Amino acid sequence: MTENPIAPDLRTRLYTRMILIRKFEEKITALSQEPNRMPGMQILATGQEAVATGIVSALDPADVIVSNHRSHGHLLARGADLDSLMAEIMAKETGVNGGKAGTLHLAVPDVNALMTSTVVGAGPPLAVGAAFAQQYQRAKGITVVFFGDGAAAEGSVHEAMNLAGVWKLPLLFVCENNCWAGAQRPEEHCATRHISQRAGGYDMPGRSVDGNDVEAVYRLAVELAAHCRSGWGPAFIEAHTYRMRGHGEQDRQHYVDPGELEIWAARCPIRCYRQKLLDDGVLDAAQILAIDRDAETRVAAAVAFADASPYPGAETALTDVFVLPPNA
Ligand SMILES: Cc1ncc(C[n+]2csc(CCOP(=O)(O)OP(=O)(O)O)c2C)c(N)n1
Ligand SMILES: [Mg+2]
Repeated sequence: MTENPIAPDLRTRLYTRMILIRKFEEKITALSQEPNRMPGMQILATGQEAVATGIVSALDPADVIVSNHRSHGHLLARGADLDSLMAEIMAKETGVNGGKAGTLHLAVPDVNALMTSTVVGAGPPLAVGAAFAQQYQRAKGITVVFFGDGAAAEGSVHEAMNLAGVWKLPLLFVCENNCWAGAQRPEEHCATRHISQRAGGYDMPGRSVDGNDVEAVYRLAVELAAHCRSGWGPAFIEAHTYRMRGHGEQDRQHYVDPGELEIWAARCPIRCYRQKLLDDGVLDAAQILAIDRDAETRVAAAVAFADASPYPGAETALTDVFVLPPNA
Protein backbone atom coordinates (compact mmCIF):
# COMPACT_ATOMS: atom_id res chain seq x y z
CA MET A 1 0.00 0.00 0.00
CA THR A 2 1.46 3.38 -0.92
CA GLU A 3 1.18 6.00 1.79
CA ASN A 4 -0.09 9.49 1.20
CA PRO A 5 2.90 11.81 0.91
CA ILE A 6 3.50 14.24 3.75
CA ALA A 7 3.39 17.82 2.46
CA PRO A 8 6.80 19.49 2.04
CA ASP A 9 6.01 22.31 4.47
CA LEU A 10 5.09 19.81 7.17
CA ARG A 11 8.27 17.84 6.46
CA THR A 12 10.23 21.07 6.90
CA ARG A 13 8.43 21.73 10.17
CA LEU A 14 9.22 18.25 11.44
CA TYR A 15 12.92 18.82 10.72
CA THR A 16 12.85 22.32 12.24
CA ARG A 17 11.27 21.04 15.45
CA MET A 18 13.74 18.21 15.82
CA ILE A 19 16.80 20.39 15.31
CA LEU A 20 15.49 22.99 17.75
CA ILE A 21 15.12 20.30 20.43
CA ARG A 22 18.60 18.96 19.68
CA LYS A 23 20.26 22.38 19.85
CA PHE A 24 18.38 23.24 23.04
CA GLU A 25 19.56 20.08 24.74
CA GLU A 26 23.10 20.32 23.37
CA LYS A 27 23.29 23.72 25.02
CA ILE A 28 22.17 22.21 28.32
CA THR A 29 24.89 19.56 27.95
CA ALA A 30 27.49 22.28 27.38
CA LEU A 31 26.29 24.42 30.27
CA SER A 32 26.13 21.39 32.59
CA GLN A 33 29.87 21.12 32.21
CA GLU A 34 30.42 24.66 33.49
CA PRO A 35 30.39 25.22 37.26
CA ASN A 36 27.12 26.49 38.78
CA ARG A 37 25.32 26.98 35.46
CA MET A 38 22.72 24.23 35.53
CA PRO A 39 21.24 23.50 38.94
CA GLY A 40 20.11 19.99 39.77
CA MET A 41 20.05 16.97 37.53
CA GLN A 42 19.72 17.45 33.78
CA ILE A 43 17.97 14.59 32.01
CA LEU A 44 18.04 14.84 28.24
CA ALA A 45 16.32 13.05 25.38
CA THR A 46 19.12 13.48 22.85
CA GLY A 47 18.45 10.92 20.12
CA GLN A 48 14.71 10.72 20.88
CA GLU A 49 13.64 13.89 19.07
CA ALA A 50 11.63 12.03 16.43
CA VAL A 51 9.26 10.61 19.03
CA ALA A 52 8.44 13.96 20.60
CA THR A 53 8.17 15.66 17.22
CA GLY A 54 6.21 12.94 15.44
CA ILE A 55 3.66 12.50 18.22
CA VAL A 56 3.14 16.14 19.14
CA SER A 57 2.88 17.25 15.50
CA ALA A 58 -0.19 15.03 15.18
CA LEU A 59 -2.01 16.82 18.01
CA ASP A 60 -4.55 19.63 18.13
CA PRO A 61 -4.21 22.72 20.33
CA ALA A 62 -6.95 21.44 22.69
CA ASP A 63 -5.08 18.21 23.38
CA VAL A 64 -3.36 17.80 26.73
CA ILE A 65 0.08 16.31 27.24
CA VAL A 66 1.57 14.74 30.34
CA SER A 67 5.25 13.91 30.41
CA ASN A 68 8.02 12.43 32.48
CA HIS A 69 11.55 13.40 33.53
CA ARG A 70 12.83 13.41 29.92
CA SER A 71 10.42 16.10 28.79
CA HIS A 72 12.14 19.01 27.05
CA GLY A 73 11.47 17.63 23.58
CA HIS A 74 7.78 17.08 24.29
CA LEU A 75 7.39 20.63 25.55
CA LEU A 76 9.37 22.27 22.75
CA ALA A 77 7.56 20.28 20.07
CA ARG A 78 4.34 21.48 21.64
CA GLY A 79 5.49 25.08 21.22
CA ALA A 80 6.63 25.98 24.74
CA ASP A 81 8.35 29.35 24.85
CA LEU A 82 12.11 28.79 24.67
CA ASP A 83 13.08 31.69 26.92
CA SER A 84 10.87 30.83 29.86
CA LEU A 85 11.59 27.12 29.51
CA MET A 86 15.35 27.69 29.61
CA ALA A 87 14.90 30.14 32.49
CA GLU A 88 12.95 27.51 34.41
CA ILE A 89 15.60 24.88 33.78
CA MET A 90 18.18 27.38 35.06
CA ALA A 91 15.93 28.02 38.13
CA LYS A 92 15.30 31.68 37.31
CA GLU A 93 12.35 33.78 38.38
CA THR A 94 11.27 34.36 34.77
CA GLY A 95 10.92 30.62 34.26
CA VAL A 96 7.61 29.15 33.22
CA ASN A 97 7.05 28.06 36.85
CA GLY A 98 8.82 30.95 38.50
CA GLY A 99 12.09 29.03 38.73
CA LYS A 100 10.73 26.75 41.43
CA ALA A 101 9.98 23.64 39.40
CA GLY A 102 13.24 23.21 37.51
CA THR A 103 13.61 20.70 34.74
CA LEU A 104 12.01 17.72 36.45
CA HIS A 105 8.56 18.93 37.55
CA LEU A 106 7.44 21.34 34.87
CA ALA A 107 4.04 22.54 33.85
CA VAL A 108 3.46 24.69 30.76
CA PRO A 109 -0.23 25.62 30.84
CA ASP A 110 0.02 27.81 27.71
CA VAL A 111 0.52 24.72 25.58
CA ASN A 112 -1.68 22.37 27.63
CA ALA A 113 1.32 20.57 29.09
CA LEU A 114 -0.28 19.62 32.38
CA MET A 115 2.67 18.15 34.18
CA THR A 116 6.06 16.52 33.87
CA SER A 117 7.24 14.33 36.72
CA THR A 118 10.36 12.48 37.66
CA VAL A 119 8.33 10.05 39.73
CA VAL A 120 8.51 7.08 37.38
CA GLY A 121 5.00 5.96 36.42
CA ALA A 122 3.31 9.02 37.94
CA GLY A 123 2.12 10.45 34.63
CA PRO A 124 -0.30 7.78 33.37
CA PRO A 125 -2.69 7.85 36.39
CA LEU A 126 -2.79 11.63 36.20
CA ALA A 127 -3.43 11.40 32.47
CA VAL A 128 -6.39 9.12 33.22
CA GLY A 129 -7.81 11.99 35.27
CA ALA A 130 -7.24 14.50 32.48
CA ALA A 131 -8.81 12.21 29.88
CA PHE A 132 -11.72 11.44 32.19
CA ALA A 133 -12.34 15.19 32.55
CA GLN A 134 -12.32 15.57 28.76
CA GLN A 135 -14.79 12.72 28.37
CA TYR A 136 -17.04 13.82 31.25
CA GLN A 137 -17.16 17.44 30.12
CA ARG A 138 -17.53 16.40 26.46
CA ALA A 139 -14.59 18.67 25.85
CA LYS A 140 -12.61 18.78 22.66
CA GLY A 141 -9.29 17.08 22.75
CA ILE A 142 -7.52 13.97 23.90
CA THR A 143 -4.74 13.40 26.41
CA VAL A 144 -1.33 12.03 25.47
CA VAL A 145 1.00 10.65 28.10
CA PHE A 146 4.71 9.97 27.52
CA PHE A 147 6.58 7.47 29.69
CA GLY A 148 9.55 5.14 29.41
CA ASP A 149 10.12 1.43 29.02
CA GLY A 150 11.08 1.30 32.71
CA ALA A 151 7.87 3.04 33.72
CA ALA A 152 5.90 0.49 31.71
CA ALA A 153 6.84 -2.05 34.40
CA GLU A 154 5.26 0.03 37.17
CA GLY A 155 1.90 -1.02 38.62
CA SER A 156 0.59 2.52 38.29
CA VAL A 157 0.95 2.34 34.50
CA HIS A 158 -0.95 -0.94 34.32
CA GLU A 159 -3.71 0.42 36.55
CA ALA A 160 -3.94 3.51 34.37
CA MET A 161 -4.16 1.41 31.22
CA ASN A 162 -6.83 -0.76 32.80
CA LEU A 163 -9.04 2.16 33.87
CA ALA A 164 -8.56 3.88 30.52
CA GLY A 165 -9.71 0.66 28.84
CA VAL A 166 -12.69 0.19 31.16
CA TRP A 167 -13.86 3.80 30.76
CA LYS A 168 -12.91 4.04 27.06
CA LEU A 169 -11.04 7.26 27.70
CA PRO A 170 -9.60 9.49 24.94
CA LEU A 171 -6.06 8.71 26.07
CA LEU A 172 -3.03 7.92 23.94
CA PHE A 173 -0.26 6.11 25.83
CA VAL A 174 3.19 6.72 24.32
CA CYS A 175 5.95 4.48 25.64
CA GLU A 176 9.41 5.65 24.57
CA ASN A 177 11.44 2.48 24.62
CA ASN A 178 14.93 3.99 24.60
CA CYS A 179 16.69 0.70 25.45
CA TRP A 180 17.58 1.86 28.97
CA ALA A 181 15.89 2.45 32.33
CA GLY A 182 18.71 3.97 34.34
CA ALA A 183 21.40 1.30 33.79
CA GLN A 184 18.91 -1.51 33.16
CA ARG A 185 18.08 -3.05 29.78
CA PRO A 186 14.43 -3.76 28.92
CA GLU A 187 15.03 -7.54 29.06
CA GLU A 188 15.85 -7.14 32.78
CA HIS A 189 12.46 -5.66 33.65
CA CYS A 190 10.16 -6.46 30.77
CA ALA A 191 8.70 -9.90 30.11
CA THR A 192 7.38 -9.11 26.64
CA ARG A 193 9.48 -8.44 23.56
CA HIS A 194 7.22 -5.62 22.44
CA ILE A 195 5.75 -3.48 25.19
CA SER A 196 2.89 -2.62 22.84
CA GLN A 197 1.68 -6.25 23.16
CA ARG A 198 0.39 -5.35 26.61
CA ALA A 199 -2.22 -3.03 25.14
CA GLY A 200 -4.36 -6.01 24.10
CA GLY A 201 -4.78 -6.94 27.76
CA TYR A 202 -6.53 -3.63 28.32
CA ASP A 203 -8.65 -3.77 25.17
CA MET A 204 -6.88 -1.05 23.25
CA PRO A 205 -4.92 -1.10 20.00
CA GLY A 206 -1.18 -1.21 20.58
CA ARG A 207 1.46 -0.73 17.93
CA SER A 208 5.25 -0.48 17.85
CA VAL A 209 7.04 1.92 15.54
CA ASP A 210 10.58 2.93 14.62
CA GLY A 211 10.89 5.88 16.97
CA ASN A 212 13.82 7.30 15.01
CA ASP A 213 11.69 7.72 11.89
CA VAL A 214 9.78 10.94 12.47
CA GLU A 215 7.38 10.38 9.58
CA ALA A 216 6.52 6.85 10.73
CA VAL A 217 5.86 8.15 14.25
CA TYR A 218 3.78 11.02 12.90
CA ARG A 219 1.61 8.76 10.70
CA LEU A 220 0.96 6.31 13.52
CA ALA A 221 0.16 9.15 15.92
CA VAL A 222 -2.34 10.63 13.45
CA GLU A 223 -4.00 7.22 13.10
CA LEU A 224 -4.20 6.37 16.79
CA ALA A 225 -5.05 9.91 17.93
CA ALA A 226 -8.01 9.69 15.51
CA HIS A 227 -9.02 6.43 17.22
CA CYS A 228 -8.95 8.17 20.63
CA ARG A 229 -10.84 11.19 19.27
CA SER A 230 -13.59 9.03 17.83
CA GLY A 231 -14.74 7.79 21.23
CA TRP A 232 -13.34 4.28 20.71
CA GLY A 233 -11.19 4.54 23.81
CA PRO A 234 -7.47 4.60 24.46
CA ALA A 235 -4.58 3.47 22.28
CA PHE A 236 -0.95 2.62 22.85
CA ILE A 237 2.21 3.43 20.89
CA GLU A 238 5.60 1.96 21.66
CA ALA A 239 8.33 3.96 19.92
CA HIS A 240 11.68 2.15 19.66
CA THR A 241 14.47 4.66 20.04
CA TYR A 242 17.72 5.15 21.90
CA ARG A 243 18.93 7.30 24.77
CA MET A 244 22.16 8.70 23.34
CA ARG A 245 23.37 10.29 26.56
CA GLY A 246 23.54 8.92 30.09
CA HIS A 247 20.52 8.70 32.32
CA GLY A 248 21.40 12.23 33.43
CA GLU A 249 24.25 14.46 32.45
CA GLN A 250 26.31 13.27 35.42
CA ASP A 251 26.15 9.66 34.15
CA ARG A 252 29.28 8.68 32.19
CA GLN A 253 27.63 5.57 30.65
CA HIS A 254 30.38 3.18 31.80
CA TYR A 255 27.88 0.33 31.38
CA VAL A 256 27.18 1.09 27.71
CA ASP A 257 29.01 -0.68 24.91
CA PRO A 258 30.60 2.08 22.77
CA GLY A 259 29.84 -0.01 19.67
CA GLU A 260 26.14 0.23 20.49
CA LEU A 261 26.36 4.01 20.74
CA GLU A 262 28.02 4.10 17.32
CA ILE A 263 25.28 1.98 15.76
CA TRP A 264 22.61 4.30 17.12
CA ALA A 265 24.57 7.43 16.20
CA ALA A 266 24.36 6.24 12.60
CA ARG A 267 20.59 5.97 13.07
CA CYS A 268 20.35 9.50 14.50
CA PRO A 269 16.80 10.65 13.67
CA ILE A 270 17.96 14.12 12.68
CA ARG A 271 20.90 13.09 10.56
CA CYS A 272 18.77 10.50 8.72
CA TYR A 273 15.88 12.89 8.15
CA ARG A 274 18.18 15.67 6.94
CA GLN A 275 19.57 13.28 4.33
CA LYS A 276 16.08 12.18 3.32
CA LEU A 277 14.93 15.76 2.81
CA LEU A 278 18.03 16.49 0.75
CA ASP A 279 17.55 13.35 -1.35
CA ASP A 280 13.88 14.15 -1.93
CA GLY A 281 14.69 17.74 -2.89
CA VAL A 282 12.50 19.17 -0.12
CA LEU A 283 15.34 21.31 1.23
CA ASP A 284 18.80 22.10 -0.08
CA ALA A 285 21.98 22.33 1.99
CA ALA A 286 21.77 26.11 2.33
CA GLN A 287 18.20 25.95 3.60
CA ILE A 288 19.13 23.29 6.12
CA LEU A 289 22.05 25.37 7.32
CA ALA A 290 19.76 28.37 7.75
CA ILE A 291 17.28 26.31 9.81
CA ASP A 292 20.09 24.93 11.98
CA ARG A 293 21.55 28.39 12.52
CA ASP A 294 18.17 29.83 13.40
CA ALA A 295 17.75 27.14 16.07
CA GLU A 296 21.18 27.99 17.50
CA THR A 297 20.30 31.69 17.56
CA ARG A 298 17.01 31.05 19.34
CA VAL A 299 18.69 28.85 21.93
CA ALA A 300 21.46 31.41 22.52
CA ALA A 301 18.82 34.10 23.02
CA ALA A 302 17.03 31.88 25.54
CA VAL A 303 20.23 31.38 27.52
CA ALA A 304 20.92 35.14 27.45
CA PHE A 305 17.37 35.76 28.70
CA ALA A 306 17.82 33.26 31.53
CA ASP A 307 21.26 34.61 32.42
CA ALA A 308 19.84 38.12 32.73
CA SER A 309 17.04 36.95 35.03
CA PRO A 310 17.27 36.80 38.84
CA TYR A 311 16.76 33.73 41.01
CA PRO A 312 13.40 33.72 42.81
CA GLY A 313 13.48 35.40 46.19
CA ALA A 314 13.28 33.33 49.37
CA GLU A 315 9.96 35.03 50.18
CA THR A 316 8.36 33.15 47.24
CA ALA A 317 9.24 29.72 48.64
CA LEU A 318 5.74 29.13 50.00
CA THR A 319 3.74 30.68 47.18
CA ASP A 320 2.31 28.63 44.28
CA VAL A 321 2.50 25.41 46.25
CA PHE A 322 -1.17 25.07 47.13
CA VAL A 323 -4.32 26.09 45.27
CA LEU A 324 -7.76 26.17 46.85
CA PRO A 325 -10.46 24.58 44.71
CA PRO A 326 -13.03 26.98 43.23
CA ASN A 327 -15.78 27.99 45.76
CA ALA A 328 -13.75 26.70 48.72
C1 LIG B 1 8.85 5.71 41.47
C2 LIG B 1 10.29 5.89 41.09
N1 LIG B 1 11.11 4.84 41.09
C3 LIG B 1 12.42 4.99 40.74
C4 LIG B 1 12.89 6.23 40.37
C5 LIG B 1 14.35 6.40 39.95
N2 LIG B 1 14.40 6.51 38.49
C6 LIG B 1 14.38 7.71 37.88
S1 LIG B 1 14.36 7.56 36.21
C7 LIG B 1 14.43 5.90 36.30
C8 LIG B 1 14.46 5.06 35.06
C9 LIG B 1 13.26 5.28 34.23
O1 LIG B 1 13.38 4.56 33.04
P1 LIG B 1 12.36 4.77 31.86
O2 LIG B 1 10.98 4.76 32.37
O3 LIG B 1 12.72 3.78 30.81
O4 LIG B 1 12.64 6.26 31.37
P2 LIG B 1 13.98 6.85 30.71
O5 LIG B 1 14.79 7.37 31.85
O6 LIG B 1 14.67 5.76 29.98
O7 LIG B 1 13.50 7.93 29.81
C10 LIG B 1 14.43 5.47 37.61
C11 LIG B 1 14.45 4.04 38.03
C12 LIG B 1 11.99 7.31 40.39
N3 LIG B 1 12.38 8.53 40.02
N4 LIG B 1 10.69 7.13 40.72
MG1 LIG C 1 13.90 4.04 29.12
